[in-house]
Amino acid sequence: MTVLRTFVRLLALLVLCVSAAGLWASTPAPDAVVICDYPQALASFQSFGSAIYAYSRAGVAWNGREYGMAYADQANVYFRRYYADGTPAAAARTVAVSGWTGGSLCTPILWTGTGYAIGYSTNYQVFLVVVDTNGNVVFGPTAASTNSSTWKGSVSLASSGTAIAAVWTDQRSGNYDIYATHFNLDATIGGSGAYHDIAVTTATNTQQYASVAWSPAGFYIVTWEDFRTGTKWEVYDARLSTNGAVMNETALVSSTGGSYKPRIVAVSGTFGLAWQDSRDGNYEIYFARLDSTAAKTGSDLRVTNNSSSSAVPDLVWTGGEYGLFWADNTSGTWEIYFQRVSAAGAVLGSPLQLMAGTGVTWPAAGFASHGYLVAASNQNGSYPGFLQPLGCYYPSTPPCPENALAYNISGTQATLAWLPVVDPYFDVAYYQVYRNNSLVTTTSSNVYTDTGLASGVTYGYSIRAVNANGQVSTACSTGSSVYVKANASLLLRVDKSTPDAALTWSDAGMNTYKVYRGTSPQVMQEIGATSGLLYEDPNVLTDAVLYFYTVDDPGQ
Ligand SMILES: [Ca+2]
Ligand SMILES: [Ca+2]
Repeated sequence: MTVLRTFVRLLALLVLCVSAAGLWASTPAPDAVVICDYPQALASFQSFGSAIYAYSRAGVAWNGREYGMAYADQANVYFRRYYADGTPAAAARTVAVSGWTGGSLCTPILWTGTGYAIGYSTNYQVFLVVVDTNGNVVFGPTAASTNSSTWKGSVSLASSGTAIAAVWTDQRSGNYDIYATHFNLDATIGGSGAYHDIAVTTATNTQQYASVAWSPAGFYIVTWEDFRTGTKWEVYDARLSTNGAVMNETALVSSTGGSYKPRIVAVSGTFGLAWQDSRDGNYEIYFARLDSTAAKTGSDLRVTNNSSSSAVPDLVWTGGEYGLFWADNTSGTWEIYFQRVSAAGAVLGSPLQLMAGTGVTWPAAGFASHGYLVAASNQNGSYPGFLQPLGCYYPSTPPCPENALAYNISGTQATLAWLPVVDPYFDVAYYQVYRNNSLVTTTSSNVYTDTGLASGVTYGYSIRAVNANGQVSTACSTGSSVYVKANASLLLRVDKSTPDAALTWSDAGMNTYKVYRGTSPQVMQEIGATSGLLYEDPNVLTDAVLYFYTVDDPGQ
């Protein structure tokens, strides 16, 4: 069946702007995700970058259909897109020139709903830059501080949804302290430029490695490692209000040993905290839950129990449980380990070793809907970092893409769209678009414009989904396929001068034209058929809905 389709939008009723970007941006966020009992690496680890500074930490964030990763080498700060299976979706993009051969100690990244906010440092300054889904810089970079004369680094970011807090280590007092700046989502400084260089703590001796999370109660929690006692390291925290006030500075973890490198995550108004602790005679990973006031609930959970160093944790909340990552040199070289921790704060299953034999540390993980992507830097510096996807294994293939259709067809191009696939076991990594059985592209979007077509030629397209485990949807019905006859002559027009929409089109030499109407290109219903070149849709303009129309010929 050859299907010729074209669409128009009733511009007079442009109250709901359905665009290609809006189709996937409206995908609901995952909720209450508990991954399987035995997650595993879904693919071999692979390298990224070429000269990752030793002991720097990358950033990984999921935007609803793919990961965005930020990392720094000894020249630049980069952004790169990765599919859920860990394969790159595009080449790395340089988003900032650090200008410092030491590189940025860490490059946290978060998805704001419309773009990625990336934090980085350049020895004497901290910056925030916002890029779009392709890594094009759209806002910033904006300096976080008016002080550019003393060392700054180790940036952490958290977002309230309408603003972003950046916290960092700062040496302006002569020893290390924690400072913060509030940014708006466009990377301008909050409070009309006033909310910068907020001293979170200026206690004596060193405070460093801050980690920040947002509470929906209306404040940020900042944690850090602290040597104010001069005898042992403790984990401290303080609240940071949205107008720059600092409150409730307290010792959160004070063990018989030292407590280091805290990472805090927000959990529906409460928090999870992971850190590195030497109370057991060597470095072990610990975990604790915090209540809505950031007070610890229950006793500290010892996660690791080995004689080697277990260090530099990263903590992720999936919506249903915690994912805890850390570096461990139990094999004699540094490798990354993963441990599930329940919402109630109990260890689930056994730790999983990742990136065996690589000599990597400082893990940074992002969670999608069913799995993680974890990145780690090389312990030696001037070498690549490594990354690996992590998830569950089930012997299943993803569902087929449905409602495939084409629109905006001209003599040389056509736009294809299909409903996003929801795989119950894996994140969808990407879709394969085939033209006449030849792969023309892979994309994580559910819209693709194919160009270079020849007028008057019929093309057969089929769409396949590939999940994070590399499994491809097979044996799909015709809902995953569409035929396009590149033909500029079928031009659909709408007369909206009356409450009726009068559709007319040019003669494509067909016996029957079926008329479809819907509220999106993906959801259309046949509303009539005619052998002529006119169809009236009565009273459709009386409601405030944006309609899409298509006309096709089922007989070709
Ligand atoms: Ca200090
Ligand atoms: Ca240990």
